[in-house]
Amino acid sequence: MKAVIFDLDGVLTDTAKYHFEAWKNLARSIGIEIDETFNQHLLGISRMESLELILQFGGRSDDFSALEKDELAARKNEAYRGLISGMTPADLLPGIGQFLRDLKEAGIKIGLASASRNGPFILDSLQITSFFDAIVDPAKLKKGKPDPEIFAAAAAQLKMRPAECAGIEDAVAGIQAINAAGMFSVGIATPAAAAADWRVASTAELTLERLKQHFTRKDK
Ligand code: B16
Ligand code: MG
Repeated sequence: MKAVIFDLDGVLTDTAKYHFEAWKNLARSIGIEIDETFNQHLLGISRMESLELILQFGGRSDDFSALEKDELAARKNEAYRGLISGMTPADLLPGIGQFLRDLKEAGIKIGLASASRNGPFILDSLQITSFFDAIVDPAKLKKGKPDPEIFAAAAAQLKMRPAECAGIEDAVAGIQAINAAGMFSVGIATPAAAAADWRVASTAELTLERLKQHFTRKDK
């Protein structure tokens, strides 16, 4: 194992609750009610795809022009930015700080494969930007998770082969993306983690020692 590629929301920090709150309020403003169960479908999915899923769920897919959809997505993002504006290193999920330090010390490369366009801002707020050797820009990708493109791009930026990498995810779409990329997949919390090669109940269980014990190459 030469590199570890992280998802952001739900792995490094719990921004999923803020995404949910912002989407719930936006959806309500156009007469659509979403709940926690529906929100599971939005994890790891891009902003625009999330909006499309919400409109579909509320039976309003054809009610808005492209411009209006852009405005709705921008409104959600503005609310979300407000909710994450006060984030600090204290918002790192349990064990993540130590895990990043151990990876760095062991010379293992670290990448970010987040669908979030707010990723760099959040890494800065958490004061962990300097740990990352590669940060994929999701705006440059053709396909979102579950397509493997984002994880393949992270491996390419790190100059690693997929089989040399482990990917860590909390979302179903993300774990499918890691598996399809030919990397060793680590899944956090159930039920999303069911398809992962190694499952942990919480980030507190993520240590370099344990990951090295479980890691297996998935050469084709
Ligand atoms: P933004 P991840 C994803 O991040 C979130 O899980 C998903 O809920 C969100 O819609 C997406 O980022 C886009 O985020 O609106 O900030 O660009 O889990 O891939 O780190
Ligand atoms: Mg996630």
